[in-house]
Amino acid sequence: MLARFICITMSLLLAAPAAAAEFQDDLKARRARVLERLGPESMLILWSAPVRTYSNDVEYEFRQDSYLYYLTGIDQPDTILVLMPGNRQHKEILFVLPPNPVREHWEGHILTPREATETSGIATVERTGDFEAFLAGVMSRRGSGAINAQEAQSFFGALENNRAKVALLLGPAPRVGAEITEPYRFVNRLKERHDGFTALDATPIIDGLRQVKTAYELTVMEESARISSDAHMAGMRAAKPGAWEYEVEAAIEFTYKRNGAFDWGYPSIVGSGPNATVLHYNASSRQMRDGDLLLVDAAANYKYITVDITRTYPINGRFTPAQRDIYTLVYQAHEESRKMAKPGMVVGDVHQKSVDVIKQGLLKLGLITDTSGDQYRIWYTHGSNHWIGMDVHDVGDYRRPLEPGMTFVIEPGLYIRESALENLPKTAENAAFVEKVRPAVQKYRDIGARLEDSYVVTATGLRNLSERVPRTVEEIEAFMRTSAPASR
Ligand SMILES: [Mn+2]
Repeated sequence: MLARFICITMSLLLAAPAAAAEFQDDLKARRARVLERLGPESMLILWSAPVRTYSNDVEYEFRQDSYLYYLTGIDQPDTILVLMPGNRQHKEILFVLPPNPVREHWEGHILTPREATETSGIATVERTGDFEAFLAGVMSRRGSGAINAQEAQSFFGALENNRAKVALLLGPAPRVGAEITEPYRFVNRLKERHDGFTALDATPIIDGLRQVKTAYELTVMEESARISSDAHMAGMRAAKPGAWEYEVEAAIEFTYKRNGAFDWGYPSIVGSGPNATVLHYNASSRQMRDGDLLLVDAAANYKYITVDITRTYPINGRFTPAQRDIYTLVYQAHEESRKMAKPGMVVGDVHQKSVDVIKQGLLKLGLITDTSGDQYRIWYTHGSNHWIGMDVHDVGDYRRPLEPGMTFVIEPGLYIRESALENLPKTAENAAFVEKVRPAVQKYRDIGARLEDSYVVTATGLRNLSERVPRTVEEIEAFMRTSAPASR
């Protein structure tokens, strides 16, 4: 026992700095790719996320902006990153808050410049309060501190020749009459004072990189998926007739925290009975009844990486025949699409496969009368794929073909809401349709089911990161049986 304890402690001591160095190396490589794509005549500026108010003088826990974290690893407000690829030495400049004993007494430690360098691997660290003076110095070609005329010759020359680019996360241009977003306001202010430059949207450059995960990111994602998978199984153990949805949610989120996951990657969805048909049901306030199906969509934010997992299961351990019909169809749609997915395809192809399977199945169950059109959309109301990563709905172009290292979910779902029929436009055709499907809708009324797993694209297909969480009818029923209340 003791020997084992010492072993664990030793390996932890050795593992921690190695992981930190690995992260720092990865951050450097990420920035190197951004520097290369930006080119020598540009300057990129990235800001940290704002601190947001919860209520009155209480703030939400700070969550760093994904882009800034992707390139710096700094989890602290009032941080700014500047990249100047054409500079001789100081291509990367980080602005962080200065030490402040009073503020640190209230809010905790602020990274010293040295610690900021150790985390990010960026050698040049300045104070956030000096950023405006730095910007004015650089844009007027006077220079600022180490960034003098010799150091920034390339960017200053570009300013002189009207070729400089100031790169920001601009996003799409605001529509005429719409409110101007912060990055565009910044560009407008900069243009009032300086010239020689145009604004460049750096979003596609960084999104393109974030879309293909690094080896380090995949390691973190595997761990994130392991924690979230364990959390789902803890939730399954907590689910039983008479228990409340929030008890399942508590079991899930307890598992995140006790495994070192910062928080959820998105608010947990724990919907039983009719709540399973509400796509983003967040209340978790219903008491579950014998015979209910429970839909749980939840995953942790672990080191700023989240996967996305949904399971649907009968809380008493046994699917009713109607629940089994719907769940099995969702399962088949999932399996057929995951089997065909491989590099070179676009995710739209994967989704289409699930649509084909769902259409055939719905026709058989009597929930639609025609597979040629969009009738299936009454019950299959969302897309079944999105990228995952730092954001649960991660950035990236959906037209880009799949390649190894990309990560995404497959998540077909069916939601039988009787009210969907009443919402159809009142036409003769729809009236005939409603009459035909009414008996099936009554049979399957209030059943909602989704099956979602998180995948990494490999050279030949997909690897399922959340496979351990019971998925088939048999696996689910066996798991719920062995974790039945008597043996819990
Ligand atoms: Mn999802």
